[in-house]
Amino acid sequence: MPPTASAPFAPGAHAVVRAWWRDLCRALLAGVLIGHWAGSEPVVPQLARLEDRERFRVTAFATGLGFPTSMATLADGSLLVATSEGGRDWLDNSLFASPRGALVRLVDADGDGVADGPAQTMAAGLPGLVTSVRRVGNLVFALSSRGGAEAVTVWRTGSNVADPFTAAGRLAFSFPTGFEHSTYALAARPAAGGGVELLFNVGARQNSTATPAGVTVGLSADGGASFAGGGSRAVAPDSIQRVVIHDDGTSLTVSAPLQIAKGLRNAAGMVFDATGNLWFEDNGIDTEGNRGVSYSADELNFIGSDQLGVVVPDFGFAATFVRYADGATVGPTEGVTLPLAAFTPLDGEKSEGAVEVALAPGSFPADFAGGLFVPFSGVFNQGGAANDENPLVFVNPSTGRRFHFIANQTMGHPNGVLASARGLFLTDLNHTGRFGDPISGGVTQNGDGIDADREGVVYLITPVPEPSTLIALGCGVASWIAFRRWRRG
Ligand SMILES: [Ca+2]
Ligand SMILES: [Ca+2]
Ligand SMILES: [Ca+2]
Repeated sequence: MPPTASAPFAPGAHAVVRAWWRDLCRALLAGVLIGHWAGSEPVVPQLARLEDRERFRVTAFATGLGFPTSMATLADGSLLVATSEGGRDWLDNSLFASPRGALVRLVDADGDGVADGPAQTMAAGLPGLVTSVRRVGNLVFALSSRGGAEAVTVWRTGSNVADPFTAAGRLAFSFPTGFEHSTYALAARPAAGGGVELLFNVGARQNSTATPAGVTVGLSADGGASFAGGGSRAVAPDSIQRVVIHDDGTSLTVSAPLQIAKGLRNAAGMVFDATGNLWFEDNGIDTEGNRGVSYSADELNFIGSDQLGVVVPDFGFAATFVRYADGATVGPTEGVTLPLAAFTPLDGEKSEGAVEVALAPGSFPADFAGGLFVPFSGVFNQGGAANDENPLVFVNPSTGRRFHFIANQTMGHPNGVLASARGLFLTDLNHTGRFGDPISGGVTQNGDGIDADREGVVYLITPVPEPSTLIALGCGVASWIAFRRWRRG
């Protein structure tokens, strides 16, 4: 089975998906048991560097989830996770055919790094795989990426944080046929003039060529949402777009889309920092004729808050890129905004298929300040030793420092990443690496007995107090006691 270099939802690779389904069908028909996959329980990933193993604790915050992708925190600090609802049919149970998505809530009230109980469903029946979820105030935005049903569904949270969400409206995309990359990423923040600023990416039609001018993607609003002035809109591909959404409590009014960036193949991960700067990725070009091999590197890009919506920077796709093999910048650079970092191999260790991106949590040690974490999905349908492209990468763009925080060949498909007050949350779509399991007569035929849509994991990475901190604290307490005794004479 061919691997693919790009993120699992992004890459085109319809041919790859077809080949994968064909293989699954063959396995079904032959009644083949595939027994070489990892065990049924995830192994909590070890951090790559010895120093980090002492400075951090990694816990399996939640297991048994259906392809968990993106995350957000709710008002009480509990975790909202986008998952697949899956099903007993083998197609329903696979990543790409996943017919319905669900937003679920996980609570860790006792603070031991493990969710206290099973996930609570907050919203269900969202179309297909939800690849991005964001919350601003009482509005939750979920981006569904299933082909032909791409949409942002908008939800209102209840007066109690545990109340199920209520549907508030929808922004539906209509991509012309033949688009390899649709829309996968959201970023959201309060808008300066009230309401919510919502950014989404619009992918490129093809792998290695810019989408021709004049090709547009339709955008309509319904279900309680409407564009100011009515009607629908069209947006340019190869871009990031912005709308501002106002909620009067019963209906949503959506501004006309504004283009934020151009020259992007597939900006599959986006995040605002605390000062409103936008950090985002672009997924690199696959080698034509050998789509499993990266041709250009995945990128980390940046637009400063003062430039956002003021200019439309060109990030270079398709003519200008950083070559994956050797890090060389290829193509004209005049008028092109080059990436802050390009994820070329480090000492031969690969990273391919950048998914989400998060700023390092403020609670992390000082040497992580100003840096970002980027998970890589890696080899198609493979996990563990067979996936040598799937690290969690740390990069500090101001120093150029970059290393694999969790090595490749450790997890299945690292996907979502979220900085929170609790630490860094990280999802793994399926800890065995499978995007689907052959199921026959309701029985999983892959040897581990667990459906692929119940093998997803959320990990939590928290800093532990350094021994020196504890010693200093102990010395401080001892000094205070001695001082009190001295004062009392
Ligand atoms: Ca707990
Ligand atoms: Ca670029
Ligand atoms: Ca399985």
